[in-house]
Amino acid sequence: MSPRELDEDDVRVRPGRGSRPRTRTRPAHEEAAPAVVVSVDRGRYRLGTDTGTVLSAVRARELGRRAVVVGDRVAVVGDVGGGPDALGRIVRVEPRTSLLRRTPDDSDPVERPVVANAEVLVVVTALADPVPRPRLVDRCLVAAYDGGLVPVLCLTKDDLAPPGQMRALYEPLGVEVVVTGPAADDPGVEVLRQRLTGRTSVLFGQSGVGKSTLVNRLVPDAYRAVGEVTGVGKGRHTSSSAVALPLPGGGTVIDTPGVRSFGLGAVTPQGVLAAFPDLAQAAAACPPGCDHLEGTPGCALDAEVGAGRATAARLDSLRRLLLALSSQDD
Ligand SMILES: Nc1nc2c(ncn2[C@@H]2O[C@H](COP(=O)(O)OP(=O)(O)OP(=O)(O)O)[C@@H](O)[C@H]2O)c(=O)[nH]1
Ligand SMILES: [Mg+2]
Ligand SMILES: [Zn+2]
Repeated sequence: MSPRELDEDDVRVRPGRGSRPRTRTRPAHEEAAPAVVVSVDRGRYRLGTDTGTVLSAVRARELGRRAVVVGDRVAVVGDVGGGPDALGRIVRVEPRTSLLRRTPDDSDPVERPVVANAEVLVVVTALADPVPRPRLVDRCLVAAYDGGLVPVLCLTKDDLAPPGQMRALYEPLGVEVVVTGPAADDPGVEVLRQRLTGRTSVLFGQSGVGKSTLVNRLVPDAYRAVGEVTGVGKGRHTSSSAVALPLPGGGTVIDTPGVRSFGLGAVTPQGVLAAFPDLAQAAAACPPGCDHLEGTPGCALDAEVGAGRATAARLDSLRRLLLALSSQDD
């Protein structure tokens, strides 16, 4: 399934076919200006328009309960010209090319869209302080694959601990790993800058891992508040909402607040399998409802490895992610 097909809003509020006199609203909408949602704060949206102006907006009633999230491309009417008091109205949300979404926990099917239209998910994990949580990283990767984002793993604070173990865990998955440290001319930050320039990316991970610190280095005038890590890994200047910022060389980077868990209630094994094209085809021969986990009778993926058409390392990686999906977060 493509992320577009998975878009929760389609399911909920797609109007009945031909049931609405669409032409009546069309002229107003044709005057609507395109804009991107830069931040969201209690029903108020900050939008950046194509002409470089920034304005506040509210949602039009006709959007119903449709979620509007950072990264969404929208059409806005009203006082679009700018000025500090300008207030527009969002009348349309354009189809999304990707959607990072989570649920409050695994048993809860209510989706919370986090960020729309990002191409890259940078899963940020400190090598120490706070201690890395591979299970949380696995879950973020699952969400990336399911939502149509390319994951990059960024291991921060290399001055505190070496990256060997984490590298070994994630390189077999085919995930690009970038290691960063505190130095002003840190080569890892330059690699990250190269990967993110010209693209839309979102930094995601636990509180205190250094997401805002990275954003401040990538976007010199971002002024993102940076927190102090305390005993529980949550500082005073912890970020409280997602914000999209323009990269100096083109593209957009989105800083997000730290998370403690990542519910995958809306993700199916198929969503994960789709990220493994070398194994996805073989799964067609599995028994109905196969969970593809190790030891599942009749799982065709074992035979695929046995026949030399896929590697054991790839199958192990896939199974680790499927396990992250089928077991509770910790
Ligand atoms: N030792 C060390 N500390 C770092 C490094 N990068 C960031 N920090 C520190 O880590 C702490 C947390 O950094 P933030 O950038 O606020 O972390 P965050 O991921 O944005 O946290 P939330 O906004 O709470 O999600 C700050 O005290 C930073 O100075 C690094 O490479 N090495
Ligand atoms: Mg932050
Ligand atoms: Zn199977």
